[in-house]
Amino acid sequence: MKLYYSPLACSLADHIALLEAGVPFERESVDLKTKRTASGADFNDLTCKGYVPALVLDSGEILTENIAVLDWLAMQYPALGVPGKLGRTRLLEALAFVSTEVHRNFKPMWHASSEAEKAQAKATISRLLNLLADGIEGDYLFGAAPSVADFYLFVMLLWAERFDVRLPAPFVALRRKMASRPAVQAAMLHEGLIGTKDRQAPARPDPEGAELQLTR
Ligand SMILES: N[C@@H](CCC(=O)N[C@@H](CS)C(=O)NCC(=O)O)C(=O)O
Repeated sequence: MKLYYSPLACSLADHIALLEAGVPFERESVDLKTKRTASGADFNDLTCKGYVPALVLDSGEILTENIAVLDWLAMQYPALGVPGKLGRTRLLEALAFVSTEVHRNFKPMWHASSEAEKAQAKATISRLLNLLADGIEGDYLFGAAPSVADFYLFVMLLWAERFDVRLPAPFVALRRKMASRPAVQAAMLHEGLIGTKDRQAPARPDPEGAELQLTR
């Protein structure tokens, strides 16, 4: 299995999921502006969609679309899913909300947009996160253990931190709790999002291929 990712992009959710699952996998970063992978390959040859995440299965088949990739991972590694009769449906419901509502509304923040558009986006994201937080069932969305939906949400919460989006209290706590997990730290370290005592985090990555250079 091989994950194509870009630092701090939504593919960080899949990166975390694979490390949480504890399975062997390969990973290669993609420059979203040039569409070149770290080894110099043309990412568009792998997927004409040109965006991450892309997960190449051992069969050679390629999965794209975060909802599908994260759902597939939760099906393979049930500890990353949600138990119960409606578990998978609730998981898909949360993944769809994070993807099609929250993630989508971050677009103006990453791209050259007017201040008014950004302010509007911030207010919308805050409202959406409040809606989601109203249904939280424990430390994580579905109780005491995180699912792939929490991993995707965590990426959105990192973006919220970067853009100063107001968060509901349960999500401030969720972000802190997620950030303390060894798999999350390992993924963030690998993506250069956090440093160690000996290694500084590099300049901030620009996951959406935006023209803006953002400061942490
Ligand atoms: N529909 C895709 C969108 C994924 C997406 O927006 N990926 C961003 C990074 S967070 C990306 O690769 N953007 C570069 C581009 O679209 O050229 C999904 O849900 O997985």
